[in-house]
Amino acid sequence: MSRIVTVGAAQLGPVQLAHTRAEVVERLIALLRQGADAGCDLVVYPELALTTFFPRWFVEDISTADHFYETSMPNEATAPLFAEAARLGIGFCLGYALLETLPDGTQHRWNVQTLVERDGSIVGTFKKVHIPGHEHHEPDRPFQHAERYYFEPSPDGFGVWRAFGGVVGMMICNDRRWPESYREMGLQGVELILCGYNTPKHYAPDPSQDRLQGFHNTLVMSAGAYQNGTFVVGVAKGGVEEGVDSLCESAIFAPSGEVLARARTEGDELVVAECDLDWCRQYTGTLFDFERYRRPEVYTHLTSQRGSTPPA
Ligand code: ING
Repeated sequence: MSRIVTVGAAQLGPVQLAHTRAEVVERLIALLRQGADAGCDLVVYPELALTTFFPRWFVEDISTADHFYETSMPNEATAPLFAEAARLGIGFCLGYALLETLPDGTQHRWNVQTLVERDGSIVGTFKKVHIPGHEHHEPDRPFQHAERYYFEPSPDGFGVWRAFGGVVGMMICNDRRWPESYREMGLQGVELILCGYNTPKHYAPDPSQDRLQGFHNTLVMSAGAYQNGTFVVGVAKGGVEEGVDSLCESAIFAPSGEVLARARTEGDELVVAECDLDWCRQYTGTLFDFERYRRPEVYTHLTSQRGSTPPA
């Protein structure tokens, strides 16, 4: 019997600085209800879905950015979303900034996604592993991408969870550009990877990549899906947000690498696909039978070094 999960990629248009969390949660609930009408089991929201992409600005005193972070999940602002999802019996995945304060008072700032099952229970929370951009103010840039100032890299790596009748994993934005992200989950039997992103179309270190943002976005998730025999759900918060034009093109990828469904707008849009998780085995049980074909004994560079070391 097939294990079909009907997934909705809930793309968001811009969240401006003036938008309140309450206004954003209303938009999230509208997309959730569209998901219910479409028979979705799971609705996936973007990275940092509750606020504007605040790392585009640099603030000398980071505590003045604290209001962009959640300190718990659920919380007062997101309670209506959790309640409506539980009422509808739909699971969801939500990206947000988390300010964690430990009992001894030390603070950690994470870029996270939380996965919630159809009964409203929290399955797990993933912390972004690959933090792009820069650590310090770079005033020559047209806008900052100071994620390495605002977020710590995850110490936990990539996990998977049994949920929605299969094995589900998560990654966030820049993680999708690194093949290690997919293979780490592929080696744990992942069948469905959920990935929110906020991707400015302009890449200051190399503007020649600007025209290729959509191509690279599709390329990496298509390849990651195929090479690990898994579905991948890529969900954008995009459009022109505080003057920065960001990529949309949310899409759902099959284990074959094919695009099952893709967004057509640069606004709030639900992209739906039926994902038969048994499709994964057509790849992981043949061409990408890891146990039979992988050669970790000769992959000696993959975890023994960080940077590239060309020959003398
Ligand atoms: N954003 C970007 C991403 O990896 C980036 C970083 C921006 C890469 C622009 C390329 C071009 O999609 C996040 N949030 O990781």
